[in-house]
Amino acid sequence: MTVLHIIEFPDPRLRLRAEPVRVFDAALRQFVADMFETMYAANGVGLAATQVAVSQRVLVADMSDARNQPLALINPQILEKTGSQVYQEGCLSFPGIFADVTRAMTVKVKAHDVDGEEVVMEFEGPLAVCIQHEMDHLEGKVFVDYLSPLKRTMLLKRMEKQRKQAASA
Ligand code: GNR
Ligand code: NI
Repeated sequence: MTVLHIIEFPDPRLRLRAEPVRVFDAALRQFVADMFETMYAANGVGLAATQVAVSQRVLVADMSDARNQPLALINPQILEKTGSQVYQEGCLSFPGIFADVTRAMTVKVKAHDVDGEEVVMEFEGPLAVCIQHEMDHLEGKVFVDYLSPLKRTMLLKRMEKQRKQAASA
Protein backbone atom coordinates (compact mmCIF):
# COMPACT_ATOMS: atom_id res chain seq x y z
CA MET A 1 0.00 0.00 0.00
CA THR A 2 1.07 3.54 -0.65
CA VAL A 3 0.49 6.88 1.02
CA LEU A 4 -0.43 9.21 -1.83
CA HIS A 5 0.40 12.93 -2.07
CA ILE A 6 -2.52 15.22 -1.17
CA ILE A 7 -2.73 18.31 -3.37
CA GLU A 8 -3.49 21.66 -1.73
CA PHE A 9 -5.32 24.84 -2.69
CA PRO A 10 -4.82 26.61 -5.13
CA ASP A 11 -3.89 23.56 -7.21
CA PRO A 12 -6.21 23.83 -10.26
CA ARG A 13 -6.81 20.06 -10.21
CA LEU A 14 -9.04 20.61 -7.15
CA ARG A 15 -11.48 22.28 -9.59
CA LEU A 16 -11.87 19.33 -11.99
CA ARG A 17 -15.14 17.44 -12.24
CA ALA A 18 -14.20 13.78 -11.74
CA GLU A 19 -15.12 11.07 -14.27
CA PRO A 20 -17.30 8.07 -13.43
CA VAL A 21 -15.53 4.79 -12.72
CA ARG A 22 -16.40 2.31 -15.47
CA VAL A 23 -14.26 -0.71 -14.60
CA PHE A 24 -14.29 -2.38 -11.18
CA ASP A 25 -10.99 -4.23 -11.25
CA ALA A 26 -7.93 -5.02 -9.11
CA ALA A 27 -6.43 -1.61 -9.92
CA LEU A 28 -9.50 0.11 -8.45
CA ARG A 29 -9.29 -2.08 -5.35
CA GLN A 30 -5.61 -1.13 -4.95
CA PHE A 31 -6.39 2.57 -5.44
CA VAL A 32 -9.12 2.45 -2.77
CA ALA A 33 -6.67 0.73 -0.35
CA ASP A 34 -4.13 3.49 -1.05
CA MET A 35 -6.78 6.15 -0.41
CA PHE A 36 -7.57 4.61 3.00
CA GLU A 37 -3.86 4.46 3.80
CA THR A 38 -3.51 8.12 2.79
CA MET A 39 -6.58 9.25 4.76
CA TYR A 40 -5.50 7.43 7.94
CA ALA A 41 -1.89 8.67 7.64
CA ALA A 42 -3.18 12.26 7.36
CA ASN A 43 -5.64 11.77 10.27
CA GLY A 44 -8.51 12.71 7.98
CA VAL A 45 -12.10 11.53 8.33
CA GLY A 46 -12.63 11.48 4.56
CA LEU A 47 -10.77 11.74 1.28
CA ALA A 48 -11.86 12.25 -2.32
CA ALA A 49 -9.81 10.93 -5.27
CA THR A 50 -9.66 14.53 -6.53
CA GLN A 51 -7.39 15.36 -3.57
CA VAL A 52 -4.79 12.83 -4.70
CA ALA A 53 -5.00 14.21 -8.26
CA VAL A 54 -7.02 11.27 -9.61
CA SER A 55 -10.07 12.56 -11.47
CA GLN A 56 -12.32 9.58 -10.77
CA ARG A 57 -15.54 9.45 -8.75
CA VAL A 58 -14.18 7.65 -5.69
CA LEU A 59 -14.40 8.69 -2.03
CA VAL A 60 -13.46 7.11 1.27
CA ALA A 61 -14.53 8.02 4.80
CA ASP A 62 -14.18 6.83 8.38
CA MET A 63 -15.78 8.93 11.08
CA SER A 64 -15.39 6.33 13.87
CA ASP A 65 -13.22 7.11 16.89
CA ALA A 66 -11.54 3.71 16.63
CA ARG A 67 -10.80 4.26 12.91
CA ASN A 68 -12.30 0.88 12.12
CA GLN A 69 -15.38 1.72 10.02
CA PRO A 70 -13.98 2.28 6.53
CA LEU A 71 -16.49 3.27 3.89
CA ALA A 72 -15.69 3.50 0.17
CA LEU A 73 -18.21 4.89 -2.31
CA ILE A 74 -17.77 4.81 -6.08
CA ASN A 75 -19.89 7.01 -8.40
CA PRO A 76 -22.03 8.30 -5.49
CA GLN A 77 -25.30 10.14 -6.20
CA ILE A 78 -27.54 11.92 -3.70
CA LEU A 79 -31.13 10.63 -3.88
CA GLU A 80 -32.59 12.69 -1.02
CA LYS A 81 -31.52 15.34 1.45
CA THR A 82 -33.39 16.43 4.57
CA GLY A 83 -32.95 19.13 7.18
CA SER A 84 -29.89 21.23 7.81
CA GLN A 85 -26.96 21.43 10.21
CA VAL A 86 -23.99 23.70 10.78
CA TYR A 87 -20.66 21.96 11.30
CA GLN A 88 -17.13 23.29 11.61
CA GLU A 89 -15.27 21.89 8.62
CA GLY A 90 -11.66 21.52 7.70
CA CYS A 91 -10.03 20.02 4.61
CA LEU A 92 -6.73 18.23 4.07
CA SER A 93 -6.28 20.39 0.95
CA PHE A 94 -6.62 23.56 3.10
CA PRO A 95 -4.29 22.83 6.03
CA GLY A 96 -4.82 24.78 9.23
CA ILE A 97 -8.11 26.56 8.43
CA PHE A 98 -11.62 25.76 9.65
CA ALA A 99 -15.03 27.29 9.06
CA ASP A 100 -18.70 26.66 9.78
CA VAL A 101 -20.64 25.37 6.78
CA THR A 102 -24.40 24.68 6.54
CA ARG A 103 -25.36 21.40 4.87
CA ALA A 104 -28.20 18.86 4.89
CA MET A 105 -28.68 16.89 8.14
CA THR A 106 -29.33 13.60 6.33
CA VAL A 107 -28.45 12.34 2.87
CA LYS A 108 -29.58 9.19 1.09
CA VAL A 109 -26.89 8.11 -1.36
CA LYS A 110 -26.81 5.58 -4.17
CA ALA A 111 -23.33 4.35 -5.08
CA HIS A 112 -21.30 1.31 -5.98
CA ASP A 113 -19.02 -0.48 -3.58
CA VAL A 114 -15.51 -1.50 -4.59
CA ASP A 115 -16.88 -4.77 -6.04
CA GLY A 116 -19.26 -2.85 -8.28
CA GLU A 117 -22.37 -3.77 -6.28
CA GLU A 118 -25.01 -1.06 -6.06
CA VAL A 119 -25.61 0.19 -2.52
CA VAL A 120 -28.12 2.68 -1.10
CA MET A 121 -27.18 4.13 2.29
CA GLU A 122 -28.47 6.88 4.57
CA PHE A 123 -26.14 9.11 6.56
CA GLU A 124 -26.92 11.55 9.34
CA GLY A 125 -25.06 14.17 11.36
CA PRO A 126 -21.25 14.43 11.08
CA LEU A 127 -20.96 11.47 8.68
CA ALA A 128 -23.54 13.14 6.40
CA VAL A 129 -21.38 16.30 6.50
CA CYS A 130 -18.31 14.29 5.54
CA ILE A 131 -20.06 12.53 2.63
CA GLN A 132 -21.37 15.87 1.28
CA HIS A 133 -17.89 17.44 1.64
CA GLU A 134 -16.29 14.53 -0.28
CA MET A 135 -18.98 14.51 -2.98
CA ASP A 136 -18.36 18.24 -3.49
CA HIS A 137 -14.66 17.50 -4.17
CA LEU A 138 -15.73 15.17 -6.99
CA GLU A 139 -17.56 18.16 -8.53
CA GLY A 140 -14.54 20.46 -8.14
CA LYS A 141 -16.17 22.24 -5.23
CA VAL A 142 -14.47 22.98 -1.90
CA PHE A 143 -15.77 24.06 1.53
CA VAL A 144 -14.52 27.65 1.32
CA ASP A 145 -16.83 28.14 -1.68
CA TYR A 146 -19.71 28.32 0.83
CA LEU A 147 -18.21 31.26 2.74
CA SER A 148 -18.75 34.95 2.17
CA PRO A 149 -16.00 36.53 0.01
CA LEU A 150 -14.69 38.43 3.05
CA LYS A 151 -14.46 35.36 5.26
CA ARG A 152 -12.95 33.31 2.45
CA THR A 153 -10.26 35.89 1.75
CA MET A 154 -9.43 36.16 5.45
CA LEU A 155 -9.04 32.39 5.89
CA LEU A 156 -7.02 31.91 2.68
CA LYS A 157 -4.65 34.68 3.77
CA ARG A 158 -4.30 32.98 7.14
CA MET A 159 -3.45 29.70 5.40
CA GLU A 160 -0.87 31.44 3.19
CA LYS A 161 0.76 33.09 6.22
CA GLN A 162 1.01 29.77 8.07
CA ARG A 163 2.52 28.19 4.97
CA LYS A 164 5.21 30.88 4.71
CA GLN A 165 6.03 30.53 8.41
CA ALA A 166 6.29 26.76 8.05
CA ALA A 167 8.53 27.14 5.01
CA SER A 168 10.93 29.51 6.82
CA ALA A 169 11.03 27.57 10.10
O1 GNR B 1 -10.42 15.32 7.76
C1 GNR B 1 -11.38 16.02 7.48
N1 GNR B 1 -12.14 16.53 8.45
C2 GNR B 1 -13.36 17.15 8.25
C3 GNR B 1 -13.91 17.85 9.31
C4 GNR B 1 -15.13 18.44 9.16
C5 GNR B 1 -15.82 18.34 7.97
C6 GNR B 1 -15.26 17.67 6.90
C7 GNR B 1 -14.05 17.07 7.03
S1 GNR B 1 -13.36 16.19 5.70
C8 GNR B 1 -11.66 16.34 6.06
C9 GNR B 1 -10.84 15.52 5.11
C10 GNR B 1 -10.98 16.10 3.72
O2 GNR B 1 -10.44 17.10 3.36
N2 GNR B 1 -11.79 15.47 2.93
O3 GNR B 1 -12.02 15.96 1.71
NI1 NI C 1 -11.71 18.08 1.80
